[in-house]
Amino acid sequence: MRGSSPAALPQGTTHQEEGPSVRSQNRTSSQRTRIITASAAAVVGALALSGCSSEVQRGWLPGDRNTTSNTPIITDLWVNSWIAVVIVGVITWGLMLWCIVAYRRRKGTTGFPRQISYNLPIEIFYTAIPLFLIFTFFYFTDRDQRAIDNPNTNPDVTVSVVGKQWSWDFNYKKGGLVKDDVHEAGVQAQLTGQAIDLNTLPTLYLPVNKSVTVELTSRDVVHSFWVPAFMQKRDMFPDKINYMYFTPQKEGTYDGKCAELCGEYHSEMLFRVKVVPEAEFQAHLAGLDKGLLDTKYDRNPNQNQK
Ligand SMILES: [Cu+2]
Repeated sequence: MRGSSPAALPQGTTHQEEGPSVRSQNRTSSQRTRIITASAAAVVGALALSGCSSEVQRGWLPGDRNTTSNTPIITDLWVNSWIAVVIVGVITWGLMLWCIVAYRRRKGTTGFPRQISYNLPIEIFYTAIPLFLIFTFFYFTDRDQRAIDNPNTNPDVTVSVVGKQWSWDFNYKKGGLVKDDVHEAGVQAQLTGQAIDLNTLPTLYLPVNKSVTVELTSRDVVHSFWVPAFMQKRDMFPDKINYMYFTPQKEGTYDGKCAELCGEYHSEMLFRVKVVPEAEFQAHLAGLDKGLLDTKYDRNPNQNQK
């Protein structure tokens, strides 16, 4: 039968072309068992190792699993995707190794092995499986992205974060827990090779366990708001507002930086986020300058040309 595997041929077939491959089938059954056993042991070993440390369980992501309301979703998507691709990888590498070993050229073999092109079952297999994988990854990515970017229409705190060459302005907008419009105008860090005083960095204060909407925009070029521990990064464009919605769940001080090469001092565009109890948040707001920093400080090169 066209396309049938040599294994389907009766034992002791003496057809000249198929002889060597039939013999190789018989000879390698014990090797095959050994390879399958070794692959299974590798998978079990990897899974057992992954149970050892919380760092491995989080897929080496920064921060903690529960730093914000979004980080558990992001962690699960990341870790489960890796588990899926490692399983696919182990099966694929296992099959490749098995083919290399089981069907290697042996002493006394002459000519080519029987060629089987246009094997429809195999072609359907290697088209359907990758499509299935892609759609599965797409489904979970899309589901989690919708959950993360689901707008919060009634947040406890709304902060407009404005990127500028090369620092940050934080506008705390009146509403929810914020009694009045206040702002902090950040100043660029000065990196000289010496350790910098982190207290001079612009610092975004957020109350713990309160929902936050961050509005992201820029005064000049494209910047990107990135707090690695929050596992989210979003671009900031002039004349456009992007949003982040989350609830910080763990008190602490987190490093942030611009993640879009935005000019000569991009590396000095640093900031911090302090997640604090609500009373400390209110005390910080009370010490800030009144009002919001509006667009009059914008320096959009394209707009200036109009
Ligand atoms: Cu920047």
